[in-house]
Amino acid sequence: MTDRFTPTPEDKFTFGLWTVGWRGNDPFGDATRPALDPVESVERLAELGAYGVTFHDDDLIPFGSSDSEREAIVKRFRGALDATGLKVPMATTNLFTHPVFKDGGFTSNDRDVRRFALRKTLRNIDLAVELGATTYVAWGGREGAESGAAKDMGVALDRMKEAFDLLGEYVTRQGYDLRFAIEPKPNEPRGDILLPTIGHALAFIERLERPELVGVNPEVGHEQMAGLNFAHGVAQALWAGKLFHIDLNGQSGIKYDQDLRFGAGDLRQAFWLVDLLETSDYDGPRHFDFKPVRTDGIDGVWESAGNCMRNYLVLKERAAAFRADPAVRQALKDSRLDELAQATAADGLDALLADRSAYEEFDVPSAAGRSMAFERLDQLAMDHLLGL
Ligand code: XLS
Ligand code: MN
Ligand code: MN
Repeated sequence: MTDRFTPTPEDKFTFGLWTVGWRGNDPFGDATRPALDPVESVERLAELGAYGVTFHDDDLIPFGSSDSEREAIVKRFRGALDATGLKVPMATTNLFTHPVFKDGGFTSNDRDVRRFALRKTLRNIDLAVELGATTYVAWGGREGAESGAAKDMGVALDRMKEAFDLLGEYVTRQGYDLRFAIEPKPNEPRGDILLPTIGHALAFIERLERPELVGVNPEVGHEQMAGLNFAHGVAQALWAGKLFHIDLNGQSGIKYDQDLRFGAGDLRQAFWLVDLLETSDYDGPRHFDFKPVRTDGIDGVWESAGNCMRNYLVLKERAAAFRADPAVRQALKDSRLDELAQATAADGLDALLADRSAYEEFDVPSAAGRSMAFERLDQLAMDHLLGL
């Protein structure tokens, strides 16, 4: 079916090889689907209208492959990219699957594991750049702890900083056009993970040697697992100039990382997110990091990949209609959004202190009595979201 919600590469939709390639294995059950050849994923995603693919080193090149195996795999993969025109705007490192990373990569208590993790990352950075990536994601799923004394958090943050400073030094020395995007997550697989939210990551980045090289890659479900408002977190990342990449998916409340297809789970948060992204200056990939439900066969895999993109485009149309609606424009005025955009004291502190109308003569009861008229505004959003 081709309609106005059919994606094209201009929409910049990208998928991780590990998303469509997820075989359905979870902590309680084995895989329900056969392994997918990355080349097939590239071909199918291109047919569906995606812009690009992303990967962890081990998604493409199985851990422990020899140099010649690696070379052959990369050659074949590059052939598929050339044939389809699919891009690789981002890549990342798997520092969580192999048992060697059971206590983390960059912050494992074992120094030799930390050195191995850095070398594994640097090696994949070379490949990422070769394939054209300009963003390198770092999700530290094993960087954390289940118990108090097992990890000295301040010292672990020192080691985390050391890792990002070394990575920044490397790409600068190599002259690579590559920036890093830290992906926060509160828990799973570790009991508690370091840099658990967008806010923690933003504060951490400012302590680095080259903060300009590092931003965030927030994921819908990860912030919602912490009970946070995702669109608000993304808004703060944008405000800080740090939204380098984004992982789109769906989540229903505070529970395990559901990785539902985009649009499933909290639909209203998805609407506000698309509204925010589409009215911002973010022009990076719309990257889906979801898991096709394990109940389905390969048919469900490609269907859900298509549905991620479709749902985004539907919400994009709905959000644009909301913003263009004259009734919404009026409601925004009635709710005084234009007033929020004015500086509070553009004339400075002295003028504020001298202004009797600001305090001594301020009519508090009358100000307290003004309706903000948010209900009308929100129902208009609801009507647009529901397509009324
Ligand atoms: C896991 C993360 C992971 C990162 C990439 O929860 O979402 O898939 O996006 O390592
Ligand atoms: Mn997730
Ligand atoms: Mn992710």
